[in-house]
Amino acid sequence: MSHSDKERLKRQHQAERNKQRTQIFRVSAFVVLLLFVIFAVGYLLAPVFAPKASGVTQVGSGKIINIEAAMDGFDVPEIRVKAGEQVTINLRSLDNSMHTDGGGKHQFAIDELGVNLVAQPMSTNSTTFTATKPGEYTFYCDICCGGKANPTMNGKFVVEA
Ligand SMILES: [Cu+2]
Repeated sequence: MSHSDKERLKRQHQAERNKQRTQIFRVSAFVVLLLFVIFAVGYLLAPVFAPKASGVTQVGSGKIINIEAAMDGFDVPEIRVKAGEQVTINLRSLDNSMHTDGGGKHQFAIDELGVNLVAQPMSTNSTTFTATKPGEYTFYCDICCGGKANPTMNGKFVVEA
């Protein structure tokens, strides 16, 4: 093998290696970009598919309210929505059916808005409505612990104009 042959072989190897490196780089860049897109989309859609455990989440032009009720009351004391927007209440009862007072059921009712939702023991129940009339209302549970009169079993529901 002549000296120039060796040189040529060496250069060929080098070119091959460079090509492989470029390819690896391209694939890695693509994977990184793909991961980024997946995370970005996941981050943006997270409130739609997995709303916060508890609290008020704005989804488009509506609100999703996740609220938990137990013997010591509701975990969200005040809810604010805008008049005309769609409101979804997901009421979760944290109590089991062994409770003598109410059997583990809890309620989310607003008389003025015709809302009356009951969650079964250790379960979630949902309702969707549109709050049209601005005002300050009371939501309450009248099933357990002294019911409506118990200050821990009610909260403020504000419909802003
Ligand atoms: Cu209750």
